[in-house]
Amino acid sequence: GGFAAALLSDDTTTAEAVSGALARVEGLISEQLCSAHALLTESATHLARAGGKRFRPIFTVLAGQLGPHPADPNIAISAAALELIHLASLYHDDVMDEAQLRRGVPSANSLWDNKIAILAGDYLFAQASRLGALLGVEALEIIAHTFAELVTGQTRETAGAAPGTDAITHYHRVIHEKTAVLIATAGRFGAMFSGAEAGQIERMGRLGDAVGIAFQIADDILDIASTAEQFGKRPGTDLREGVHTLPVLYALRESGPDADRLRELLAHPLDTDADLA
Ligand code: GRG
Repeated sequence: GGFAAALLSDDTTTAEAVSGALARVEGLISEQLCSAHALLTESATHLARAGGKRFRPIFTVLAGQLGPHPADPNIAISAAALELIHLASLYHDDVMDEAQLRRGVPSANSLWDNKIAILAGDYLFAQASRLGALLGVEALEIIAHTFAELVTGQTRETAGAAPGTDAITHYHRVIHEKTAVLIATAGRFGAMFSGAEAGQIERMGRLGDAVGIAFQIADDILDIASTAEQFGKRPGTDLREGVHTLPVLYALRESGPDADRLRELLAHPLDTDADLA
């Protein structure tokens, strides 16, 4: 991947080890996409084949360079399991948002329907669990916990801030759970399976959490300020769903007496596709 290569550009030995591990991750993902039914295989394969940055596996494999055993096969297995969990969440997210576009291609729910998209997501999670089981019960427990956090964050976002909870505090809690925990686990797994020390594992977890939070804030800015071509999905989802992300929360906080007027405008976001047609 371009991303990992860029980080490692002046260290060819490590760069080759990383690209080798990422190729193994792709092989493991492909194996897990097969099923006993052609439609399930096709729908589960759809988004995996459409690309995506593979940020979580890249982070796992990079963290896997830290310890004395960077070639441990569990690094690639855990990386593949985490990408499958991420993929599963994208299928269900698109159903929840009625999204038409993902990774620059039609979403599964628009290509087939919600039923098929939900089933594909369920299948990908099952296959991630199967890879997780190869890693042992401790890692499987971490994977289950990570996935539970992701679902909790999505629920917290859907339910909205509890009364008395500051909106910016709520936002940070949501993005930690729905995005950063998975990237933190990616860092921890890489370090752990390469035999890194406890302190290094802990630090890769903290780094992953920080990177994940930054990553989600960047994604939320792109949802407001990008095009479908740049974003791979249709921007504006958060505004249409009434979800106030960090840039909007800052704008509301800084708009003083105009905050109510701004809130009113945000409640009726301009649908550029429809309204400018
Ligand atoms: C699968 C049972 C089940 C539940 C899932 C819908 C849901 C519960 C969670 C949604 C969590 C979610 C979609 C968080 C956003 C994470 C995020 C930043 C996605 C975009 O990630 P990128 O930019 O995408 O890494 P690519 O396509 O590059 O992989």
